[in-house]
Amino acid sequence: MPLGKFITLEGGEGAGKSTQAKTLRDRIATLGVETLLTREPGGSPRAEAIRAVLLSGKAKRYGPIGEALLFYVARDSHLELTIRPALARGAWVVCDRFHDSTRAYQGAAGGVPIAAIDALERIVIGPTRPDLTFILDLPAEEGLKRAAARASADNQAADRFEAMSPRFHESLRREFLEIAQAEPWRCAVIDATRPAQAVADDIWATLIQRFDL
Ligand code: Z5A
Repeated sequence: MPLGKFITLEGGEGAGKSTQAKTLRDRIATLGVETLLTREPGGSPRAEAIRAVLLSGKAKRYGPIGEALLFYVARDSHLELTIRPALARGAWVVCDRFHDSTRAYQGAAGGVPIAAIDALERIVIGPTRPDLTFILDLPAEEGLKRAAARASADNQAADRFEAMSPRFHESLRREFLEIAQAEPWRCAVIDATRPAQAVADDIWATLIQRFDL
């Protein structure tokens, strides 16, 4: 299939993924290629409906495996309706979170056996793997502070995952770094403690270098 590029951004709460995903999409557009900015959970009508259930905490009662399955039902729809058609058109897809988040949140931090997650990846994702993944790294405490400041400015309560313990969030950080270490050809760790502009410049320089542009 003619392929565009599939780029994902990963990391803990408040790491700046959404901010950087938008900037990256805008910069890619200057190359004159079609771009698509999307997110997980979500990115298709069915996946967005599942997102609402997952983030409300209503799916917590199904346990970690039940939640992981729901993330994968959403991902299946997102891949089928949004990501694969865009890649087939030659678009560059920028996705705010993808499968590494399931590995970190439901797997390493949530206790779902990695063999179960591997099986779901094979069945649902198959060959549609990211070409490049930016892991935005910063101490969990700093990310939670940023997320809390934003929530208080927007007058919003913490969602299902934001409300987890600081220990849970630190274990996420370790897992994302381990994923990057295990797949250095796909992943680039970005120091997300710096101002947004410096982070964006680092992401762009890394993309240029990795894609040999
Ligand atoms: N989840 C899961 O468990 N399993 C899965 O498979 C998937 C997801 C796919 C989705 O929530 C939740 O689903 C997520 C994991 C779980 N956990 N939670 N919660 P979401 O999409 O609502 O939220 P998020 O993905 O965690 O992102 P976030 O908390 O919105 O943060 P962010 O996108 O990384 O950051 P941001 O929105 O760009 O920035 C946060 C604030 O910091 C904001 O006020 C910015 O203006 C500010 N900011 C951004 N960059 C900087 C810098 N560089 N310096 C200072 N301040 C900054």
